[in-house]
Amino acid sequence: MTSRTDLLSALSGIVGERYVLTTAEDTAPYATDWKRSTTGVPACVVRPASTAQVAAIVRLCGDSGISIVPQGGNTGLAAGAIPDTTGSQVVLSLNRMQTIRSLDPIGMTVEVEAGAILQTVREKAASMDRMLPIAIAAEGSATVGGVIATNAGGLNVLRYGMTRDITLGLEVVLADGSVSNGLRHLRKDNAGYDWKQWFIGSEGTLGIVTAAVLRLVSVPRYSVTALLSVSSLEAAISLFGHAQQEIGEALSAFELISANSLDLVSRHAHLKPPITAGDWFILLEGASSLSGLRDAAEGVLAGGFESGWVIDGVVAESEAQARQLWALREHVTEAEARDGPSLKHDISVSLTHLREFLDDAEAALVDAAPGAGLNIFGHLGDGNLHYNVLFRPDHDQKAINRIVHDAVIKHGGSISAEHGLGQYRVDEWLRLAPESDLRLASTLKTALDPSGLLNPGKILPFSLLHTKAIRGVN
Ligand code: 2HG
Ligand code: ZN
Repeated sequence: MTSRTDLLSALSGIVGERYVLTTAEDTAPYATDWKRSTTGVPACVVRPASTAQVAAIVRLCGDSGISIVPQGGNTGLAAGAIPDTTGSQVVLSLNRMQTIRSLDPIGMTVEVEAGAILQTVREKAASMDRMLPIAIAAEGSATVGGVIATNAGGLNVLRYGMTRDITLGLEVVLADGSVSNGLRHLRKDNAGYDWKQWFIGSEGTLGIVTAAVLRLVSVPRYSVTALLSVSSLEAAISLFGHAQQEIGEALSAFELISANSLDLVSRHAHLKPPITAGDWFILLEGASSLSGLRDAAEGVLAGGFESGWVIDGVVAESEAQARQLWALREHVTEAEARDGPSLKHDISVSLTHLREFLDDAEAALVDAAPGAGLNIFGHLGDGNLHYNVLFRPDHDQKAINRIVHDAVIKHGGSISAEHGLGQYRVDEWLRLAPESDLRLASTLKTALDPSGLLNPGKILPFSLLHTKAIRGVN
């Protein structure tokens, strides 16, 4: 095993001494997640400037048996890019690799390095009258590589799909230090396995994404935003069906916000909804190159009133008012963090079973964690809720996670809809995933990272791979 001094000097030889961070002060921003709930101790942080440097680092670490934790903008909510506390893992930050290599407005693609900030790429696309359809609240810090590694979702999945659906090609550094170049700018490509999909959402455990080709769309010329309060979750779900009918494929967001969530936003961000409250609010958005959206949104409102689903509602009169309505939704995460500790559950359940899931989870939580608060909001149109529990110090956090996730699985859902497993959900995934899922994951991990040096402890803890510990999987 290489000494720390040898490691640091070899890394400096690859990237230059100033791009190997070693002091606690310099490495601190890379060692803690956004919520500051998980802090690791990296051996060092290395900041390569090119794919060739990433490959050289991976080869060096591979030869020395040192594990690597790849990191993008460090905006993840599951601690997937945070090292463990052993002081032995190298954090490999992609944040110097920010080049937008090409933007093709005719082929509607952008080729970009992994460390590029999402917002910068979106702005570049907008300057050429094109849109990169990945919309997440953290776009000002999140990187393209991080978004791909977590298969991020966000606010417009309803219309454009997950990051997986928007990624056309990848360049990946594999665990042996070789580079797989799949930077193809094609909509259709059935020549062999679609291997890029193995890496999207793999949280850096199978390879390190260094560049990507993403799909662009035309910028919608018209948009409409409306906020509605509804009488029940059933009313919200019925309203969704109605909105799909009225607004059709132009429906780009259908977000659910609980009255509790808006109470947090009002207390911590001093923003209030301009309409009478119900138990739930819906923020909907339509976007299209064709006109007539406003009439369609007013039709949704009128139909909602007629059916008794809607208590009150407003259709934004201006771009500024639309932004104010969106601000209510966008401040929920921050307001929750200011309020105190919370346990995040990023779940998805079919809309058909969502009511039963909520009833089961709440009934069990009342018994197990009396007095816990709930902050429920999310992407109702995708069946994806952020079911966040504001627990008290005397509550058993593990028991809370089990209750929520057991209810999710009972109703056929997923315990990670869009945030990934990270460190937070590995145990729960190992507990709940079908054995065949674990077997396939194990096969892939063993084939692509046989020494288990890429982001160990995330998704599939390598120490468990060759044991019977994962319920009999070899
Ligand atoms: C969102 O939808 C993000 O705003 C964050 O996915 C969710 O804070 C959360 O739990
Ligand atoms: Zn979300």
